[in-house]
Amino acid sequence: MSTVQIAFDQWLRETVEHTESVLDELLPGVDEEPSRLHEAMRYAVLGPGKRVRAALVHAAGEASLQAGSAAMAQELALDYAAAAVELIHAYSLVHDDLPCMDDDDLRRGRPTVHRRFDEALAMLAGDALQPLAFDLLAQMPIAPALVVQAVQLLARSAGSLGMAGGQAIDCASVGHDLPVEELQRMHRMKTGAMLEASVLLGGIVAGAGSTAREGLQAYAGAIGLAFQVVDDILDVTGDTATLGKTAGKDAASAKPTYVSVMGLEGSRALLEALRGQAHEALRPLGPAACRLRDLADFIVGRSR
Ligand code: GRG
Repeated sequence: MSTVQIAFDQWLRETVEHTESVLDELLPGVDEEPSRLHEAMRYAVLGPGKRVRAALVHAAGEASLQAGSAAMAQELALDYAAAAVELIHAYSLVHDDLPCMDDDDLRRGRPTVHRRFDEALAMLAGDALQPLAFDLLAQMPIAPALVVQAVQLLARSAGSLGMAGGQAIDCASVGHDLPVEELQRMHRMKTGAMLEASVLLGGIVAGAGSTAREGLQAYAGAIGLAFQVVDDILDVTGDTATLGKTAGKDAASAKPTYVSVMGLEGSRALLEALRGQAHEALRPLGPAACRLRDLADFIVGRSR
């Protein structure tokens, strides 16, 4: 992506378009067998998502790139890393929507993958998107030691101590009251881990030093949680058409959420505190972190 200073809205629009064309190119084509599986994988990934995770990879890369470094190779590596997190994210949404989990009909304003295809194909599409993500990381044209760090980070963030573990806690918590600390732990794992991984992957690919990595880590923790708080608020205040997924699902399924635990006002106050923490964490990175700062505001202010 261009490093010329353009307005955030335009930068985000261009980053989303760029990410979608990279994903389109890297996903297997429907002319290749098994074509129905490839069709389901493309349907799952190429729907109108916000691409927040890809944007975080690029913004963290921009914030961490060293002057005079091998920018071309790093930009290609950032493309692969951004595509990898979007593939893992897409797989998680496909599996989350299955009847054995959230049993949802609508995602990104369209029928869910198991509704559009069938359950077996939805499971397999999710299964196939995961290894493809790691294949892309393995192809990043950066130092092999950094590739290993990136692979390990994504694996751990998606695994039983990250997203999949958080989802397991979430599934087990339906109908139970959770203390706020437990709710926080679940969300840090289920939603926060992949958002954190996106930020840290950008830093790894761009060769961030220890001070920058510490700042990125603190920033990522705050926005990871903020993202979920907004999600819980929107589930109550949003409508299905704008969200592109079923509104009011959490209350209907008796899931503990920030809103159910601390109320709307308490959730909004927490959100503002997290935005402040995110901005503060970026201080050591200076003006190069402006996209990350704007992304924190975007995440807090989003309406879908
Ligand atoms: C199935 C292992 C496994 C995990 C599922 C991500 C997830 C874990 C479940 C999704 C349920 C959910 C709505 C979580 C809240 C936060 C979240 C991840 C919302 C969806 O992400 P967005 O808003 O989606 O970035 P788009 O469509 O814009 O990419």
